[in-house]
Amino acid sequence: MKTQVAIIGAGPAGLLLGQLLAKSGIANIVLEQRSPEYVLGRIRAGVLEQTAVDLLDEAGVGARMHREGLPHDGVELCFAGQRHRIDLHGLTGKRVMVYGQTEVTHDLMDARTAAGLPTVYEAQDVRLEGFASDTPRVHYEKDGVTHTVDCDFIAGCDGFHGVCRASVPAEHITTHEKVYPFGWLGLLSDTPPVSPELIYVHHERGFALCSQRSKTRSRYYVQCSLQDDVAQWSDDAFWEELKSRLPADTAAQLVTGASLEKSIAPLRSFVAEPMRFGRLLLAGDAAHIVPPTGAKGLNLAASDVGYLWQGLTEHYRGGAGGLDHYSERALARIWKAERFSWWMTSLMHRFPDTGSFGERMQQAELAYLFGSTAAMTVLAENYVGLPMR
Ligand code: FAS
Ligand code: PHB
Repeated sequence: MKTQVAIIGAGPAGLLLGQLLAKSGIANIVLEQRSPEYVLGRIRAGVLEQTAVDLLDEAGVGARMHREGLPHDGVELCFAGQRHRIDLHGLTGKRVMVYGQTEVTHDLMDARTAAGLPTVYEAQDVRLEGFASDTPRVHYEKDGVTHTVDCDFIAGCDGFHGVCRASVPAEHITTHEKVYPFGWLGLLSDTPPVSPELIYVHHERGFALCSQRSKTRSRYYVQCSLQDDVAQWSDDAFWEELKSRLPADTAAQLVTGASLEKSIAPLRSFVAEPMRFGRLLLAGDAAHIVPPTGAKGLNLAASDVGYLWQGLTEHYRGGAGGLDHYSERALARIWKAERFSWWMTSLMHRFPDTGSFGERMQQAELAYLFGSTAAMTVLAENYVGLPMR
């Protein structure tokens, strides 16, 4: 088949790009290695910046998000047993939207199906060809048959472990990486959130996060060892560990229940440069990873897609240079979010080898933060999301 843009990956980046390109009249196909059920079964992000909300509205998929999503004006950081509220809206005039990535993906999948846009799930052995030329192609297997897609561009939206970045010759790409010495054990439960807003917890036993998906569904995390196996964590063990990291009055209000999902995610900071290789363009986790402490992963995927949509639209309208600046524009925002995510992770987690001086540095920074409007404003404007220039 022939199309204009072949999108590899049906995660939020690939599906959002597909909807925006279709809105601009740019033909595209999405090739996804997994089933829709598998994609929707992955429990990931929960907080959307206004930039992501605006792009989902632009793509025509924001209705349920505005009906069911929870706008949050503030977020809490807990340190030395004390909860401190950061007044996001008061300090920046902006808020964040609590609406799970699963729901975002569901809305995008439904919209793509309703529009009858070509999508191939369980596409196996995707292979890229000729993206250094003007006539790139994508090959894939489906039900034992090899298919070929002739296209103008390939959008690599296939995540950290995808085939697209891996297809770039090593001499044409530079990567930057930091792996953190711990993971996040996450639990999803149909229990009411312990607090109306999110609570990020700094504790001597380790980091914890109280998040939510709705007024009846909660998402909690505790920092854990990379040697931990999720099978060794019973629900009761998880709830006891979470309670031990919360202030006593908060722990007393925690409603526990059976886990709907439980998983351990490793934490890393990663950026690949550049993000364009001829007719191949990377977006989302295919190009970068952030530790989830700053709630930036999904939001960066959205802003990459916003820049890529602008560049491709300009290209097809005959404009010069739209795509030439894609990588530079996206990376400028990515590196600022990488810094914020690294800073939040460094501030809030227990690092086994940091020593007493490192612990005192964390305590001093947290004590300064809660006593300084300027410091809280810096955190707030990064958390709500920096503008897309
Ligand atoms: P995705 O990884 O979501 O999607 C890529 C898609 O490409 C997948 O569906 C995959 O199956 C497909 N694919 C891969 N290889 C392919 C191939 N060869 N051929 C065809 N398809 C292929 N972010 C937050 O903000 N907060 C969080 O709490 C959070 N938790 C996370 C937990 C985990 C375990 C992970 C892995 C990520 C988490 N993230 C979190 C980040 C996450 O939300 C990503 O930023 C977001 O999924 C990025 O979306 P995509 O770039 O679309 O990549
Ligand atoms: C989540 O709800 O999954 C979530 C929220 C905020 C984060 C990370 C994860 O920083």
